[in-house]
Amino acid sequence: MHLHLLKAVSIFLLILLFLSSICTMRDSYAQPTSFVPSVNDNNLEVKPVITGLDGPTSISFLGSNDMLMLEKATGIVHRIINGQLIAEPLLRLNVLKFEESGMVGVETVKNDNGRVYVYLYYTAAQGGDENLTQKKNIGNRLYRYELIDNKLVNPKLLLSLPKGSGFHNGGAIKLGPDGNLYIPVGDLSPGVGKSPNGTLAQNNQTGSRPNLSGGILRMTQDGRPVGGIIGNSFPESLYFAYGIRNSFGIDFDPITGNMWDTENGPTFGDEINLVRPGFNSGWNQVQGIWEPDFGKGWIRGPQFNNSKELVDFNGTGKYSSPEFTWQDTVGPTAITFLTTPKLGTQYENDIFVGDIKYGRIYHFELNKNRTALQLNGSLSDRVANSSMELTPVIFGQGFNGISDLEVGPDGFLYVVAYSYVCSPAVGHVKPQGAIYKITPKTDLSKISNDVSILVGTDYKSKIIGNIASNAPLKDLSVATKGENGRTLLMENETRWSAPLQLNATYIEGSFRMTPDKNEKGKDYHAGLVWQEGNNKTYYAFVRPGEIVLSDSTGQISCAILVGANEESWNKITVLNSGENIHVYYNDTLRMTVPREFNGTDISLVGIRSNNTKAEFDPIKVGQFPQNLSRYLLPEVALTVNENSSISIKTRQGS
Ligand SMILES: [Ca+2]
Ligand SMILES: [Ca+2]
Ligand SMILES: [Ca+2]
Ligand SMILES: [Ca+2]
Repeated sequence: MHLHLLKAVSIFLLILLFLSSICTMRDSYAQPTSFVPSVNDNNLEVKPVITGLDGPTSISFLGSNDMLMLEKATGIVHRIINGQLIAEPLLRLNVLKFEESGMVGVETVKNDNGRVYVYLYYTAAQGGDENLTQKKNIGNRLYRYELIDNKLVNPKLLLSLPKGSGFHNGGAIKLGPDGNLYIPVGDLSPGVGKSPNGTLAQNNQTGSRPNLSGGILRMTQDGRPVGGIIGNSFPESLYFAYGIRNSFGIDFDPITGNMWDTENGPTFGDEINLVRPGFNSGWNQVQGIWEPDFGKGWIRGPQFNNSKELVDFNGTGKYSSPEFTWQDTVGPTAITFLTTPKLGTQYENDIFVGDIKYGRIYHFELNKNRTALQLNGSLSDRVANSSMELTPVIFGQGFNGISDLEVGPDGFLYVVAYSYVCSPAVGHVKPQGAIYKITPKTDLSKISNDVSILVGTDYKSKIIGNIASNAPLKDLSVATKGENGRTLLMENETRWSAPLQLNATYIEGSFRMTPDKNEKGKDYHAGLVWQEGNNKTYYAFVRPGEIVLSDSTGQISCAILVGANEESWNKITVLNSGENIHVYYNDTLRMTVPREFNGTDISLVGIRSNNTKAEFDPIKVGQFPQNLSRYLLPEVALTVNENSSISIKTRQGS
């Protein structure tokens, strides 16, 4: 009971740490970071597929631009086609909403006979769970459904797990190259077995028989055992691997067929493992490369060096230490092999891993025979002992909690960001999950003041002009009261461009904010303002750490910018797509808000700088410092010609 309590406390502390990391990013892995999704490769960019989702945990592709998506707490299976939810959810189930529970895993299998099977793994709640309590928890279930006419029908129960604690459910189902299903299941701790001792599958020599927890299970597509590895009778017959504390991801090497997984440690020792048949990951005798010190509260004990303590199921189970260990936890979730060269041949068939805590994507090369990761320098010991050591393997960041990664049928990498929290201190808490895709960058056309390009069939290839080289690079003083020294500095890449749509105009400005000498620490902001033909005025403000979108009556949306500071270069972009307003920050989508459609061109763009608090009094056109708006965005004329080309003229250039 004592240990049970310690476990509960440590979980609570972990949750606190996770929540606080959302807001402050202060801990042992803290690095300059933000919730602006980005990748560390100048040839690639991150594009939103869909935003505003309610806790997306998992996706599975049905086809090109066509995927299923699970929402953790609503119990809903959505279908997303071309970046839009179809109107009717495919299914809604009674799920336990508590902590890690809910809709957690989905896999889609297209059968030879044309059937589409959808496998769902979730924590069931008897009669629904409105109060986020444990009482309704009846355990995890794996069902196979059939997809017919946008409905999930003919449910067939394949797995029924004992009731757990609401944590460590697993569920990241994957279809293996052998046509069988593989399902990681955590130890369900501390609700099952004599915590922390657990069953034989938790490496407790005196424990009870396994109960489907703490392993990676293997079954045929209709739920039958494939052939026992650690035992031939149920439930041992389903175990492909065991000794697993908590896993949110598995995938298969497209070249060798080997399985790899990610595992979460308690307060230390997150792992990436090569998972061979009968693999024993060692929990709860070892996590990472260390013994847990249960007496002191699940903290890191001495280095593990006695595999005799482990359960080996008569020699059929084999322990191996992780191929990679994070000493301090990041909460690794999805793992995927990038099976295509679409992001560049250097990434083809490499491993990508997401994490929930920092929203990072890690990239790992494999060694020549693909049995280990290719790690150099301070990582050659296969352990990230500090945040600095992680730098070479960080591929992307700013995704605000990654719950899933998938390679789409188009060969690009899709990233599911679980949630989004904006300025909780001032009450703008907005859970907002999103799906992004990582693609090669859109080609910029040649730099010119007059650009004319044919309209392609894909009107979303939107960059058609760039006046970077001709825009004067100048520091502009902003008229403010007194000797305050505030300046707005133009970035030499300031440019404007337009998507190939008549009614959409894309504006982009860059500036750097420097604080008032006299008013340091006071709230101030600078941003873009634009007005449309119906005199509706919108404002996008960047303040230190935050971007805010408002119309003339009030705030519409906000986004936090962790890591942004007064001295940093800030750039905001506004895309008026006709139906939505998208606000970008450093080239990346931050917000989408609905708007009433009004297909007129931009009539004014300018910079506004003000030291008012968070209030957005409308400004009239004439109140803008004319020199600023002229420099930032010269007057633009867009003309769609009869031959489907678009001509762009700027006053500056003509
Ligand atoms: Ca998935
Ligand atoms: Ca392990
Ligand atoms: Ca590579
Ligand atoms: Ca190291």
